Amino acid sequence: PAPVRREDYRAPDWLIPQVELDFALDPARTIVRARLHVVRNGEHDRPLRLDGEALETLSASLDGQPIEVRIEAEQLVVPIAAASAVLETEVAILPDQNSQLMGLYASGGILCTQCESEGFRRITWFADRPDVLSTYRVRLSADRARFPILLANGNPVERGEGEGGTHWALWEDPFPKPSYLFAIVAGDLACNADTFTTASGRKVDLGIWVREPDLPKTAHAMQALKDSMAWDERAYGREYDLDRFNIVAVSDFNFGAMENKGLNIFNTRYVLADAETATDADIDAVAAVVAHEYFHNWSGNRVTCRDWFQLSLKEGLTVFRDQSFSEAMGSEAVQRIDQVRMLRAAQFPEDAGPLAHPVRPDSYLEIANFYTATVYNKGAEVIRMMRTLLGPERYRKGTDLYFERHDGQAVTCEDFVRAMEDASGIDLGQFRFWYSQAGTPRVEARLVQENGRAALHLRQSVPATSGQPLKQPMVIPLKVALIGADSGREIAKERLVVMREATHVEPFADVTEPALLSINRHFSAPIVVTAERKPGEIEALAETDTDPFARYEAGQELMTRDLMAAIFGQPLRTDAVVTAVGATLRSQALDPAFKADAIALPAESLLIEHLDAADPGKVHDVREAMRRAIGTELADDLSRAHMAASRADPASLAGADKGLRRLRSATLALLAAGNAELGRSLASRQYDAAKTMTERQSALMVLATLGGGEAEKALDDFYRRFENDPLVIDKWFAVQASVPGDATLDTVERLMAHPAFTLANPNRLRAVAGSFAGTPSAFHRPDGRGYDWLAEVIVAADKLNPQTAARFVAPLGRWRRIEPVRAAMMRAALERILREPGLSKDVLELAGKSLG
Ligand code: BAL
Ligand code: ZN
Repeated sequence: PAPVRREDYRAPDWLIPQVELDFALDPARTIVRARLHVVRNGEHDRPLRLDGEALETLSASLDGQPIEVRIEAEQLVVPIAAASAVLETEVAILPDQNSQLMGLYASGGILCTQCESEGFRRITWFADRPDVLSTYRVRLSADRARFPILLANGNPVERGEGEGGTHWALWEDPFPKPSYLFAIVAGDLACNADTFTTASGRKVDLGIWVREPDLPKTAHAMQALKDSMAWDERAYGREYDLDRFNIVAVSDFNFGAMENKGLNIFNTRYVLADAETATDADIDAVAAVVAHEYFHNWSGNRVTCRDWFQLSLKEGLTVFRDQSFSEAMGSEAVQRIDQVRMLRAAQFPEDAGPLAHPVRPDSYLEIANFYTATVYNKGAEVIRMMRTLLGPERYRKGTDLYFERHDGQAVTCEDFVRAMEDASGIDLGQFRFWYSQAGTPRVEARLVQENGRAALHLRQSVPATSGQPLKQPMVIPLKVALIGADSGREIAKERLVVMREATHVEPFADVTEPALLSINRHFSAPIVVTAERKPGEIEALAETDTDPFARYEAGQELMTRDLMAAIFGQPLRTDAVVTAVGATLRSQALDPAFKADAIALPAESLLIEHLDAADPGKVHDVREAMRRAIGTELADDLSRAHMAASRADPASLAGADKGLRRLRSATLALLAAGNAELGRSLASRQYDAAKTMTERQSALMVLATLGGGEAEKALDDFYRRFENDPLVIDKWFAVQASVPGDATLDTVERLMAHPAFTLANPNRLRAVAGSFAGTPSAFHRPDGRGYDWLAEVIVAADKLNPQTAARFVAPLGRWRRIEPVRAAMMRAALERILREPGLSKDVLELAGKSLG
């Protein structure tokens, strides 16, 4: 297949301002009648071309006259002489057989849709591209007993009874939208109903629709929705615009959730949560995803993307908005640490590997492959940097102008940047390289101090990436402060250093005390900084840095330094790390959530990213040795913190209680690393007494890692206790598939044969394959069987659901960082995938590029 290229964009030949759809819903065979009001766009004589996939076309007519159905390359071609016309089509689709979960499909007896990016063409013939905006009037009819609830975008207009036990509902969405935001739902659903009054006094009906028994688990999502609506009014001046906002939760879903206009459809994972069945992290994720989808109503729906290369226009901005919301609702520093950890775990490897692409990609084979950490998370960092460069007031003026100028339009990343420039008067010319250049910039930093002054010498480089051998210098906003080595105070207050050239020297006057360099505070730029450090400097920063994020970073840098030295063959030094972790644990000033983050070692996957020929087994052993040293030497401090953290009120989701639980999990894991017997007994007790899933799951993970009778007992208990709760059973699978070590592959093969396992459900597949491939010491078995297993899973899953299958290719593509023997086996696994006949475009593109 030929790639789609950004530079080939052409405005649509035909617009479709108005759409009427009629669905005769039946899971076995649904009939869709469409009436499209089409209007020629500009002067040309080209025919109307509509996209369609897996449609059985029953009839077509133009202005009431039947026409011949001419299909070329999955497009319906309709020559039209007039400037406008009404095209009617009738198609049949088969929801029950739709395992791709794109278009209209069935999930646990509910009929629902997923259209982003190109799913609408699996429902009816349409110009399935985001720059064709239409108002929709949608009639749904279905068997009343099986599908008592019928929902669509917008506002309900009318409903009634039909023949033979059917009923119908008519919905209208007054806001023009692209087809990817279309949604319908039919099912036997119960509603958590509430209301929200907007700043201008309009009352909005809110509904969260789930299966009846799940209703009690929707309270967090509802609260998050109301908090998000209020926050978007305060922070961005954005009000909700329809009379009703519905969320529906389904069990089978490729994404986390989808922002369809007025009818968000969610993976149950991001709606259903209570303390007994969801961890604090799960509950926070529910709030973040509810906020994210709600925020899309403006950043995505009211102002949408011109083409899919502009995906970060809505996703980067909306991730930044949901991150800011989470920062406002919880601890800013801890949120930022989580964001950066996620960026480093998912985006940095992407940017450093064969799948590297700019935030605004230049070409694709399958757009579904570009819902990436680069487009989402690096895209959010790009927005955050603009806010840093402009300052909060000018940034807000910029977003106000953007929303006002482009309301109702399909626009580009360039339009967003221009609105920021026009509102602020600040030139962002060079800044645009953040959209076009792939690869994580690197900055080397050296502080030179003499005669009461200091100078910070900076040098930047952007690594070559596929198709981009040479790079221009970037605009890099670095927040910098100098901390007095003796006083521990900021001897040069935090300032913003904006690097624009390949090198930069930043002077500091009146620096008399020996200074410690605190750089990239708050992670002001998504880059890798390597600072030249004097002996003892990083240890001192880990204790004294005045920015909590930078303090955390110093701790991680210290741990990484000593781990890497041992990975390269020196004896493992643990004294500095043990001292720093001990000081953190004993600190009266630090809050428990921060402590939990600060005492955790960098992930094995991150350490592997620092290497050119990693032996993942060695990385694991060295890291375990460091954890063992911490667990042994700080047993008393850890035990005290573990015990003290049991004070957390199980019924409370206040930051303080969540922080205590986080620390309880982190200290338990380290205690177990130091002493397996102690770990078993503490974890068993914690498991048995657990009142929350946070405590229960962390205890189960420790037990499963240690193995033995206690682990089996707890795993059995966990399964029986939650047998009827699929989201918790996902945890049962994930915990077992994440146990470090060679033996996990056998466990995973057993799990695949378990009656509760299915390749068809993305959450279940992710729980097993995603967890296993994300556990380096399990995945990278020396015999390469982990790779073979993953390749087989990808091939099997691809036959059902290409989009989800393709998500598991990336771990095999990381072979460049791995030692040659394993790397060859990883490549062989990719080659085997590519030899498979009938491979989807999704897997073909990623497996092909991964070998490249
Ligand atoms: N638009 C796809 C799901 C999301 O990012 O919200
Ligand atoms: Zn999104």
